[in-house]
Amino acid sequence: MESSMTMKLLGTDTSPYVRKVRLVLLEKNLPHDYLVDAPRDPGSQVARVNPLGRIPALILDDATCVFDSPVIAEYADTLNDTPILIPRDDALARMRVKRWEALADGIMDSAVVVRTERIRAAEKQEPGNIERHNEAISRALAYVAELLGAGDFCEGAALTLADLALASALVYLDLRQPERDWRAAHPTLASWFARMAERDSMKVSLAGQS
Ligand SMILES: N[C@@H](CCC(=O)N[C@@H](CS)C(=O)NCC(=O)O)C(=O)O
Repeated sequence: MESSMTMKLLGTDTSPYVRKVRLVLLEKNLPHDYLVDAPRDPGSQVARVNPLGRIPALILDDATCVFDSPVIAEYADTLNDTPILIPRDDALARMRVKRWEALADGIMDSAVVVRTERIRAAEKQEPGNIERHNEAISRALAYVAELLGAGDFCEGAALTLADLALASALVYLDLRQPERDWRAAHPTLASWFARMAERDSMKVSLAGQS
């Protein structure tokens, strides 16, 4: 089924959840307008369309707002078959791709917590919270590196949502935790990421990021 809709995606260039969804739309060549809208900016329309006040928010032609990022990714994937990013017929393969997404989203969640702590005044930061979440990120990175091995793609022999989600998480780690040398710890993950970074979708999604 081809879609003729022009959807509107609200987001920012730094949000890893937004990047994941942008990569899905770009890889599937789905027509959409990407509108930079930071929820905390005065004048943001995010809270008007998504009661949670979060990005990404995808607005359809009939004004339906789709959130959050796994729901957007899954919906967008049904709009055409070029390519299919979430396996449809093989229940186990589908679960594995969604599990990769959960791992990537979990890395994003923990990195956002660490970032939120670190921008608080020093006396208000909770070092234990930062440590817990940084450890979760380290464990998750070791886990995905082991799972990926020397493979070209996270799941199966072609690109899936798993690759797009993981790449988005790693871009965010590079942005917020440049001191974390995950490439040295996980060289095969680094090689995979370098190949992902060559994709047009990644180049477009990175273009606006300072
Ligand atoms: N689980 C959500 C997380 C979305 C999220 O937390 N987005 C952040 C930006 S990275 C946000 O909009 N935060 C609200 C704010 O900045 O006020 C998803 O996957 O879409």
